[in-house]
Amino acid sequence: MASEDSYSFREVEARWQALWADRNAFAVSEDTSRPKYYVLEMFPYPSGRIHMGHVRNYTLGDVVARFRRAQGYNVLHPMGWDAFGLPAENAAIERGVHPAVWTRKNVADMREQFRPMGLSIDWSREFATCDPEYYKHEQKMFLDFLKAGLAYRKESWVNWDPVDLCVLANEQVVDGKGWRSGAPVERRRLDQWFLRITRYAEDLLQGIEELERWPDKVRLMQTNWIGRSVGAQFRFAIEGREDGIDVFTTRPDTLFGASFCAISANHPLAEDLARTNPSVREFITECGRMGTSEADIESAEKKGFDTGLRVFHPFVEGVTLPVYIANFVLMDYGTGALFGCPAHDQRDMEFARKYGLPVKAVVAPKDQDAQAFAAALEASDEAYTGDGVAINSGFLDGLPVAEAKAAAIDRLRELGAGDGVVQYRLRDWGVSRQRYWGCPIPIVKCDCCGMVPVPEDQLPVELPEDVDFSVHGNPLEHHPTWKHTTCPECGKPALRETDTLDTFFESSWYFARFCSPHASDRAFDRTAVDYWLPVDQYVGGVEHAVLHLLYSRFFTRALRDCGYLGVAEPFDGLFTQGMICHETYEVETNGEEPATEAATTEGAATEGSSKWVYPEDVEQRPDGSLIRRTDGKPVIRGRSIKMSKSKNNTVDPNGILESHGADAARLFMLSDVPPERDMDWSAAGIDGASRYLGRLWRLASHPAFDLGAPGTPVPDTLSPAAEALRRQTHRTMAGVTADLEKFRFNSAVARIRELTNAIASLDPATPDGGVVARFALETAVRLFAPMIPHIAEEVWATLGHDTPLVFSPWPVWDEAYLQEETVQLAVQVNGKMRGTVGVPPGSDQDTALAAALALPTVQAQVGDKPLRKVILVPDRIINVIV
Ligand code: ANZ
Ligand code: ZN
Repeated sequence: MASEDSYSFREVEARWQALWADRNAFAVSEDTSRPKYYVLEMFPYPSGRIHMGHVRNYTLGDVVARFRRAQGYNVLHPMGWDAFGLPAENAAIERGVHPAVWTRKNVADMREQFRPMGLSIDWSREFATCDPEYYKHEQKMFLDFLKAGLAYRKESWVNWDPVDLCVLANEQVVDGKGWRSGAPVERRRLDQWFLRITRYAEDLLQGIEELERWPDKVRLMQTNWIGRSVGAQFRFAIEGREDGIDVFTTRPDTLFGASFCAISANHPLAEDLARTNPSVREFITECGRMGTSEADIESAEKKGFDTGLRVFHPFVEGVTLPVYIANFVLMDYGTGALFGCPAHDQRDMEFARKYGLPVKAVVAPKDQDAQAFAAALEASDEAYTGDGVAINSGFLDGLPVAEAKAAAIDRLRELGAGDGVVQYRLRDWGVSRQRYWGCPIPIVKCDCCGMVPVPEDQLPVELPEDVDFSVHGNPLEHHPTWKHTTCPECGKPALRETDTLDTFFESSWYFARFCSPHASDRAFDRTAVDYWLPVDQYVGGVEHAVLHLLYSRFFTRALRDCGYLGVAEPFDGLFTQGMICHETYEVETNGEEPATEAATTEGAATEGSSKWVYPEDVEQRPDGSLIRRTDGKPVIRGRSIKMSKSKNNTVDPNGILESHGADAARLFMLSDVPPERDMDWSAAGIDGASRYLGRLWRLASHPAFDLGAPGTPVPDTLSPAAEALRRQTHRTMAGVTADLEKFRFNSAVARIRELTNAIASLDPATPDGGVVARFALETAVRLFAPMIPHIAEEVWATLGHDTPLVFSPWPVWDEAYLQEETVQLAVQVNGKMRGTVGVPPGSDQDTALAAALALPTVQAQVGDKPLRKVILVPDRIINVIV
């Protein structure tokens, strides 16, 4: 097949990659004489195989990096590995391979899998977060946070898997059971380490406003996650007791409609009552069987237990309310207690109807008859949560909701019962994990001295290598010697903390470490972080909209306050790319071969009797129907969904890089849809990209024109066809530059393809065609270089250039050529056609008239007669009356 003139991507791509590597093209250092630009893709987890999502992520980042470099920025574009985490431990359990060995092998494999993509990465900065050289700084940070009061220990409720003997994250609890063991999850209190992210709640919230180059959806998600609520906190006095119950409310204006008080099952008062009352104990235990996540609590049936206690209404003399323990009250929000106002809160309404509590309307819409509205509401099952004015509310009557809130708070303050407060939904970040494959927490537990920090000169506290994964629970806990040590303070025998840090800890500062990855005595070289931070463009998946991105914003502030660096925000610009989807394919198995799990899509076979088929095993017959390559069985085509191993609809990137090359893969990724949208991967799409590259190559290798020598100047005046191509070339430069700045990569590709189409369709007989075709083609590959760098270099070199594009500046256009070509205006004198003249489109009367009068044929008619009238039909005709 391969003919002389076909484009040999294998040889070309390898050659240019070797040249970039030999010339160290992407290694950078601080250079204050140039503006810096830091481009970063979210670093990968070393699972062992790259997937198409990686290819898209790193292609997008690479376009930005190469584009900014060409524009003259000093570009930092590093790569590393988010190397701690559970999959390595699972591999150890399932396959007996040590997590460190498994991880190192995967890193090596994935580095090789990325190599053929031709990414412009400074590999000298590579690290893995499981390197002791990395995590020793993390341990120091933890100790600094401890000193600053940003890390602390507290007892908290966790999901405990009684079989795997470990704490589960909320996401690991599926239908109340451990995701792996399937055992019913228990709620337990455990001592855990926390980071005080809540100290920065307000600052993190305010900071969102300045993140102008972040997607709105991510800013909104963070805003909601932080969840600022303005309201009041006040104390109910308990009848017959000395103590009280503090409650938080966002609706102090509804206090006159209160009909009960509810406390969390974990509230100290509930625990107190349980000591003497077995049915309270039983109810609390029942609540404990529910999941701990907000979603679990939200969806569970509302249940309450009447304690028999009553509290005094703060505003109404002699009125008391019953106190319930209720399963929907969270202990770690507000005060863990609330007052219920059924008329104006749906949850409270359901609770009131269930337990026969009063429903009293205290807010009515402005323009409605208050008493009629109240009567209807009190008879209904639906709360009114809208705006309005206070009714049936004593001193608040007639006030709009906002004013009633303020007045109620004023009164609570006067009574000494409470005050206005701001609450955040954001919780402190629990960082303790009962796992082996993570960063050890550098603490020693001493019976005499308590929690003692490991002295800095003893860092890192390294993970032991000889661990046994055959026993359940935390291998560090079971290790025969590792945890036994002496107290750094009193020298007596003591135990190491066996918890390791949440892996989000490592990913909260890696972007800063890339600035000085080899700094050894400190985490960062201050000059380097001051020069490079913040990251100018961060690229990654929207699934990290909250946790990783919020933790990193918190960490950066915490590190700033501990003197590590000088910025508050880590990522100046954020881009979140869409997912890669693919059609799904199934064959019916009729029990003849093992079915794949849950292969039950629309229109396909029922569960257990069909099997997902990989796209590479599907063949299309001439009539359009699909068969399985191996046995000719008919294949049912399903809809396109996110590539996933469970649906066998993945395409192996290395197969594609091997068969079509990096440029084709990159081009298809970039050209199909805007990068923020989901894209459909298809064989037709990648083939189309390859064919285009072949055509681009032939434009240079078999030109239809004599392209002349590099540097041949383009004459000022050109034939109309050549002039049109020149203008299009300048317009393309301006358009592509704007597109690349705004992540409109698909539009940039379309513009350059239009330009190369125009070159291909230029008539070879066009005077000056060769010199303009050279200019256009050179421009096309310079603009293409960030996207399809290998073929761009190859064409550029073929056109006679010695300096590789990677060291060449971005092309500059001439504004003068940006306007549309001229339009032809018909010129009449006294209503008679006298010729045509070219003018810029939309020319006004003065411009058009000047051009018309310059025509000799017009001059002959007009001479120096005075003009009586001029009639212009813009872009069409001008009539001069003399
Ligand atoms: C009385 C009231 C009347 C309320 C009304 C709402 C409507 P956000 O907006 O999320 O901050 N609440 C307070 N503490 C709670 C806890 N620990 N667990 C569950 N719910 C709690 O929600 C604040 C509202 O949620 C508070 O305002 C309180 O109910 C309830 F017509 O107080 B409200
Ligand atoms: Zn001690």
